[in-house]
Amino acid sequence: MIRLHHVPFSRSFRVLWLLEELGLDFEIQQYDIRDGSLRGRFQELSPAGRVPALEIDGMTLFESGAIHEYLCERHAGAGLGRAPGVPSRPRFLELLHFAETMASCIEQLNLQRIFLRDPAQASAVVIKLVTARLAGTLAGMERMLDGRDYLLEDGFSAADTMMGFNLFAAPYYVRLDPFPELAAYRDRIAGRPGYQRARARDGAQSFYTRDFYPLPGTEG
Ligand SMILES: N[C@@H](CCC(=O)N[C@@H](CS)C(=O)NCC(=O)O)C(=O)O
Repeated sequence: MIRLHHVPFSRSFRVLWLLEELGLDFEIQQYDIRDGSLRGRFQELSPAGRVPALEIDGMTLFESGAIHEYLCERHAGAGLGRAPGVPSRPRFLELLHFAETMASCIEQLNLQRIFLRDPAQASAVVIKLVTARLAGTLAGMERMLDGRDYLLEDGFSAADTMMGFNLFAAPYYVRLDPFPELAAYRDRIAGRPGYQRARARDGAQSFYTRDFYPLPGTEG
């Protein structure tokens, strides 16, 4: 039995998508990020009370990047990881971790713009700074694509399920118009049957109430 502990439209989507790309049978236990259900007993599965957590092979794993490496090794024949010795391995590892450099910017913006109980406590300076830093990571990803269909030159991989999810959350804060490679890449990954199966099981996100959050002082 494989069970994914999941919040719709959160980083646990990366694992949901990878499980679908691997064609595995699994259950989903869904949580609401705001109702306290990620605290208390759940922290026996994930110490900081974060998703994803994955029950598999008699244990529970947390951290989406670690889960990606484990699943890729467990299903090496599917070719979604890059084993030691494969030329694209260094770039594969880099991307698994770069995904969190980008996601940490999205997370800070979510905290400032969505989750603060009192929106007046948000800092315009922090929002502007972190939005610029998020744009910087997107510009870096745009350069890395460099005309390729997927992030690695040797084809689709779990680096795409790690990084790709970010491209569905980042546009709430940074428009993708200046990044044509990213926009085309996002459409390409969204067209994959594995992505579509994952999206069908994801559940509705409940935190973004607008399509785009402009910088403070530029709304109007
Ligand atoms: N580095 C972790 C981050 C996990 C994480 O922060 N997940 C968020 C959802 S995107 C979460 O569970 N947040 C709940 C909270 O902060 O209370 C990973 O990649 O798995």
